Amino acid sequence: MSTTNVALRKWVQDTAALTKPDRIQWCDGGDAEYEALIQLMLGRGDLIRLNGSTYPNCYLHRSDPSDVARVEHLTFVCAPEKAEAGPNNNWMSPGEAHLQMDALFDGCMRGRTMYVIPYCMGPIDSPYARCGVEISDSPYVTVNMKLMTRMGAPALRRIEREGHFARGLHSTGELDPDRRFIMHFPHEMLIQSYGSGYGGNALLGKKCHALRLASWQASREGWLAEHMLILEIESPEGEKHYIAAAFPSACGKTNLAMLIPPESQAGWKIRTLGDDIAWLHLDGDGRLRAINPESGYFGVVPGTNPKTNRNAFDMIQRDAIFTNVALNAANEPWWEDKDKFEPVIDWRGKPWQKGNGAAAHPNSRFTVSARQNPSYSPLADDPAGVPISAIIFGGRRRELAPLVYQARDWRHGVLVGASVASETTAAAIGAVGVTRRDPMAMKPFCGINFGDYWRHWLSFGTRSSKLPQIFHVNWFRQDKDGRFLWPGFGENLRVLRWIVDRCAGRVGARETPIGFLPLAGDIDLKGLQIAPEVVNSLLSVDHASWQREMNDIAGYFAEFGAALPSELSEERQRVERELAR
Ligand code: GTP
Ligand code: SPV
Ligand code: MN
Repeated sequence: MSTTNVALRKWVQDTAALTKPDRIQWCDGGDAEYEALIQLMLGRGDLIRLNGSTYPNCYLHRSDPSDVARVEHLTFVCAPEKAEAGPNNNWMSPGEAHLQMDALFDGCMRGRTMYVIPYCMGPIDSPYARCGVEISDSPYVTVNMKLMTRMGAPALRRIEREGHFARGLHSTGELDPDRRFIMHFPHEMLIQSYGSGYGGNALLGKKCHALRLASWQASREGWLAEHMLILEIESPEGEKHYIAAAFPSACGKTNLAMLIPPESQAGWKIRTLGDDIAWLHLDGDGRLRAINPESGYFGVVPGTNPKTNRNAFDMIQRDAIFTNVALNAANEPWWEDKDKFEPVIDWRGKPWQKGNGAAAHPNSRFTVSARQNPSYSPLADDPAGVPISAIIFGGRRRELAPLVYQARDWRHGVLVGASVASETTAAAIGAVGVTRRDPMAMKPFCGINFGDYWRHWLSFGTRSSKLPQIFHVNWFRQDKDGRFLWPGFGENLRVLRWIVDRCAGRVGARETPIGFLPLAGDIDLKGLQIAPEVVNSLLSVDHASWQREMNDIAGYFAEFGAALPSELSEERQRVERELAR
């Protein structure tokens, strides 16, 4: 197999001349190809076959212990001007970055196979979809791309028809943390990733293409590329709404997207369109429509059980790849909060005993096709996407942020999104539990200066009068002893219902300086064991604390200097004035 696209043929030739692989394999995305790669990895010990009767066609991959999460400090945006990348990104000049990367890639595929992986982000016949080609020396990357994207021959045909594609070059190199870089060249629609085989560092269609390069493209072309789930909520009467929600990494997107209504909420249905990324475009009627560029999930494993997320639990019982989980005595995958059984081998492959700490890595992940999700919505394949009624921002904050509030209007909503803060998680290398600003949950993924990105978000306010309502939620408030105040998971449906009622104009609200909060009784709490004073504190706005918060946001915004849109600082000042009243 090769291609009629001259640019692609030349890029593959040039890349092979640089990296010097033993052979080149063009991937067609077929099942036989997948099966052959699995066999190859089983033979090499890169995969371990899991219990074939309880977990058919499931495999465990152990990544290098130094290579278990995204590396934000080694991720760069290499635009010609530093100001284009902004204070929110590491920057290197394209010239310098190319020199460094060419030296790393020189001869790095000797003895290896170079896989050419054409893929399409989005339904293959969607005008909103975009294609890319990843060149990688990792069979693990290749099989993951098959599960997570529309990979292979149909994508290549679209590339040949359209003539353009994003380029992503990846090599696992030596897995040496000192020779590891994830470089983005937005002006060339090019990604170069060296020295990691893990998730967001190596599956280049996901965060590198569909968020960092796409956010750059989207800001030029008038659309949005966001770190958002997409779900459908249907009422017992059959009223349907589509909601997009942005929470930082490991803060609940997969779980919310697959929510199972609790028994007390009979008749409600949630269907999943996406769990991590949304591309949003205004349609001819001025409605914001969303597609999920992915077709599979790379989800957090720990904490997944029939009570928290039965859909996810069920969908990973077959045809799934597990990365960095533990094993039990029956050669089944095991992770914290899975079941009462005990692990015997930890994620590193070492014997596990009580007192050894976590057996599965806290950022261990499953890879699975979205079609295995019991709550999968076939609208995920609709080329036109779905019209969004509400956008939800959220973070992991033990204090301050209420369970839910609604922005007054689009401009205030952009402030709410730009002000998101959240505790860091194991999804990235570095300290866990440190509260940091993570605007729109895009801190690690925005390929442009946040100042320009916020200006772009604000511009939608003048382009349409049918924009979604904007909300903020926080499932993670804790008491003094570190216990969660809100039960979360399926019970979050109660909050989604209030959001939908607000979108439909069915319920009033209490106006506060930070936005609209639910009136007593408007969030259905029937069947929930929760004390009234807990509900009160979840839905209260402490003015003094919020004044400190607004002050902190002012300090954060100041980092962006002249790039900060004046509307955003005016909006922040308005909230500050109202808090002081
Ligand atoms: P990425 O894939 O990293 O972008 O993460 P995500 O946003 O999809 O996060 P995910 O849904 O996988 O959740 C990560 C962690 O948050 C898991 O340990 C969950 O158990 C926990 N979590 C999710 N929803 C809730 C909730 O409503 N309440 C509480 N307390 N924990 C939750
Ligand atoms: C995240 O960290 O937000 C993820 C996992 O979704 S990764 O693909 O590694 O970026
Ligand atoms: Mn994510």
